[in-house]
Amino acid sequence: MGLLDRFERYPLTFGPTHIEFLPRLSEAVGGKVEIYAKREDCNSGLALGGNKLRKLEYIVPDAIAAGADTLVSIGGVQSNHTRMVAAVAAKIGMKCRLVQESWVPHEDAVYDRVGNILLTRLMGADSRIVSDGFDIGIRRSWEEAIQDVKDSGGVPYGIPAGASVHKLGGLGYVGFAEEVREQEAELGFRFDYIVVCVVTGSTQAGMIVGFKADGRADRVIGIDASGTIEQTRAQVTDIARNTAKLVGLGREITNDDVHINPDYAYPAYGVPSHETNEAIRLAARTEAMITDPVYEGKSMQGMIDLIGKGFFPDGAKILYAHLGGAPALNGYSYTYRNG
Ligand code: 5PA
Repeated sequence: MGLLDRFERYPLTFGPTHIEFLPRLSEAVGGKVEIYAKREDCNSGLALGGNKLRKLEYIVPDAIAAGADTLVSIGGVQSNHTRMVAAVAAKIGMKCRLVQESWVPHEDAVYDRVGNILLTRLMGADSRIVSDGFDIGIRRSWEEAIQDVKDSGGVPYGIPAGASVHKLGGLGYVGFAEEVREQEAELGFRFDYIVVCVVTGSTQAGMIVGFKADGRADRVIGIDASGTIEQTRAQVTDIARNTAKLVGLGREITNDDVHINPDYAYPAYGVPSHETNEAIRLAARTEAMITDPVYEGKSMQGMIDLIGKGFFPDGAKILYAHLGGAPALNGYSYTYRNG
């Protein structure tokens, strides 16, 4: 019996994601641990895929049941999440209204024309840029967009930032943990740690619930990329507790279950440090694994730095959850003009 059996799921992904051993990266960081990646970035044919689809698979049935005709969501200008909501709306034949906030103090000539926002526009979403800054919480501009759709006779279905503060938002990554357990049975070993980037929280929160079931919740190492660690930690904890109740886990999520490292989000959300860029280059040059300056580059940097500091015991098997996000690289063309 799986924890998610009684929840309806609308398939948007190809199925279980591939787990890949990364021998050259493992060697390049000292050869004392084994790094594997679970390729959530290659999970679907919908607009380049990524972590949001696992979450949306459990949200779409609710939107359809509600009789909605428009999905309404929010993110930054280069949001992967809003790209995925636009993709899902196109795929299921709904309209899509998006608020794209100015989350990132980053300047690049084509930032608001390429990558995620280009794909979002291509899929027909009504995407509107506003000047509000970064915040992972419930936003007035999003509530206004929902009202807008109602006022013009539509039936909106609101999906908050990252599909996180939504009653069903944590379910998808409970499924990730169950899938890892099945893959471990085939591989013949268990992972000692799971490394995951965290911002709006439901990815790590779902993993915490899923891995709590086999006593590994605190082995999920969240690497913060929000730069607003207290708000992120509180949001992860809340979502994990609500999701645990929703799936009937039968165990309380404690503060010790929520491990988030704040050390790699500098200098700001969406702005890569020199060390982030070096981590992005290393993964690209050893494994052709492409990570981005906003999310996965920071969790890659965190994992590499923690390995260097001896945080993981020798011989540890580390599973890096690659959550997607590569399209945003196009918005940083100047940063990477020489590689
Ligand atoms: C995002 C989020 P959570 O928001 O579930 O914590 O996931 C963090 C994360 N990796 C990690 C990638 C590639 C992501 O896109 N992206 C947000 C977006 O608007 O794209 C929700 C912030």
